Amino acid sequence: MSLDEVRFLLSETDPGKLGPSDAEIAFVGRSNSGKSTMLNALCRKDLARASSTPGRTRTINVYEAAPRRRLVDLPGYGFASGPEASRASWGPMIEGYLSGSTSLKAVFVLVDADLGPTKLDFEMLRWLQGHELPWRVVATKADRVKPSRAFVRRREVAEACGVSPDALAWVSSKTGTGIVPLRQDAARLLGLVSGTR
Ligand SMILES: Nc1nc2c(ncn2[C@@H]2O[C@H](COP(=O)(O)OP(=O)(O)OP(=O)(O)O)[C@@H](O)[C@H]2O)c(=O)[nH]1
Ligand SMILES: [Mg+2]
Repeated sequence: MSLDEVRFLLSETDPGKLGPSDAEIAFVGRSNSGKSTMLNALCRKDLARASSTPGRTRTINVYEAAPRRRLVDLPGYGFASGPEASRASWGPMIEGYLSGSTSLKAVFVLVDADLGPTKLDFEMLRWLQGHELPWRVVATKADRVKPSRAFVRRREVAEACGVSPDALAWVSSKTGTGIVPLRQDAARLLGLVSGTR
């Protein structure tokens, strides 16, 4: 079993209605940071809808790699337009999901490699730590960082997030940089493989 078999399962706004699961990985981060695109890159399929317009993902979207083993794409934070009512409901929806899930194996926090972490990213990291949830920072859009700057930039982003450069995943969904190891990690976290793929 691997991430090649992932399929769409359901979309929900009520975290209480997601049903039982044994293992899941959630994708969080600023709106437009590339969560949906990364899910597609990891699964090698166009499953999640991505868009250059921030605020594309508006519901909790659940994808299943095997029965009760899930990848969860969430709406981004920091998106400053859109209907007031739906914006106001996103925070509680995301927090309700993250604090209510009993099978989270990892929360991938996507941070733009070029821009670095923002205030909202720090808040999210603090919140995850406060809730003792397992998290991992994934630097996205690494293709936007010049190769000559990549080594230093990776160290800077890691330091800003309070992790070691080795612990920081350095990924581009566009060029495929870093996707293979992250896919292996995700499959292992979901209990899909022994780690040889
Ligand atoms: N250059 C580059 N662009 C990327 C990469 N990943 C995503 N993008 C672009 O970034 C934009 C946002 O991508 P999405 O995957 O929709 O971002 P999201 O985090 O799901 O956004 P919301 O659903 O609004 O929270 C799209 O135009 C993508 O094509 C990447 O690795 N490199
Ligand atoms: Mg999205």
